[in-house]
Amino acid sequence: MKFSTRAIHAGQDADETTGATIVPIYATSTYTQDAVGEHRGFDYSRTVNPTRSALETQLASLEDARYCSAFASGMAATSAVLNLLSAGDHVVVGDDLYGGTYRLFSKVLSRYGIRFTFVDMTDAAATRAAIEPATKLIWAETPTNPLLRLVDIAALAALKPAGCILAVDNTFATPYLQSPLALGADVVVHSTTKYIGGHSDAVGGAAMTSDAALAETIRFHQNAVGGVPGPFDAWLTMRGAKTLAVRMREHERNARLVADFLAARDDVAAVHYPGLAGHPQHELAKRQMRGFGGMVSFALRGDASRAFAFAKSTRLFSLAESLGGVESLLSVPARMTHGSIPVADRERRGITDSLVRLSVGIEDADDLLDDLRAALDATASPAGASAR
Ligand code: P1T
Repeated sequence: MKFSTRAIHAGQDADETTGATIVPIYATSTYTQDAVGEHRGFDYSRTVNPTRSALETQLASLEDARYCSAFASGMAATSAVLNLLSAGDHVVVGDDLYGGTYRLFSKVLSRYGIRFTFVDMTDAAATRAAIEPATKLIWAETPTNPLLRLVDIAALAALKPAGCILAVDNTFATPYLQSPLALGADVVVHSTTKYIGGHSDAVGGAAMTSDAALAETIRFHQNAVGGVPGPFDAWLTMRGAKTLAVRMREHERNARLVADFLAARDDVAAVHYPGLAGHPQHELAKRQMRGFGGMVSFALRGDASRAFAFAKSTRLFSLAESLGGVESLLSVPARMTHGSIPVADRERRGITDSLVRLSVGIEDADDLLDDLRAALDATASPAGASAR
């Protein structure tokens, strides 16, 4: 079955007890057992819950993975993958990534004796040089948050030493546009809070793999650590994911128009969107992805005050963290999602106070362009560094 069909049917057969066409929200923490140790496969909802199982089947199907474990957030999913490691292990990780992932790695897990080397993963030689005998995990986010750089997944898989796991955070691309497992990744992680859920109404995460041993260990930690989603959030995420394909087509259509519009403005210094011919990895994007997605970031000319004034001047784009919902959002990553990255590191990577990130929603494109145009014009400096 094709992607859109699986989104609506995988894991979503009619309910066995009632025939309910839509998977019910099994709001139960426990299950009555027939006799001591005798039950119908369900014993306690941290371990297993039918609504969550349905979501896991749906997401595994979309990612073309054999196994999926759902979590209470993207960070809980990331954390579960890192639970595969032990003290003394080393991780090579891309240096442009979600600030919360950076925080988890550098401020939490580093205290547990796991070492991290942050490297520019667009540079194959630097990435290869960062790998040590103790490297047990390569962690890549692609496209990256917030600079929309690409990491070559197949190339990473090729340089991965034996016994090392390649994990890809596929949140920005979604399984509709990118299949890391097919490109050689061992594990895929998602913040389902974003495009998969798609409506900014539930926080969640997922870790997927086709490797039975890895899946079993991740599931062991899912239960042992307990960062699981409740049945209502699992249900909301599943409902959102049914329309992933339709939404991604619209997100991308609008994002291309927004990127072209911004690229034509004199007051925009740089536009980061993998679909632009001038993007440094446009060719890789065409090869590795089935589309370019709905995220666009750009650097405004002028000082930070211009960017901050712009950020509060839009009417449709809400100034908010997060991304991937049907509604358009705008953020200034340096002061919001990426605030936990030290200033010097941020600025070296190009995450300045003038960098604005857009999650382009699926509203009418004309309205979105009007909104951006009005906010840019309203905040143009009197010196005239504004629109053509
Ligand atoms: O917020 P949570 O569901 O825990 O997901 C964390 C996460 C993981 N990976 C990527 C690529 C992400 O972008 C995120 C969360 N990002 C934001 C909240 C943001 O605004 O960028």
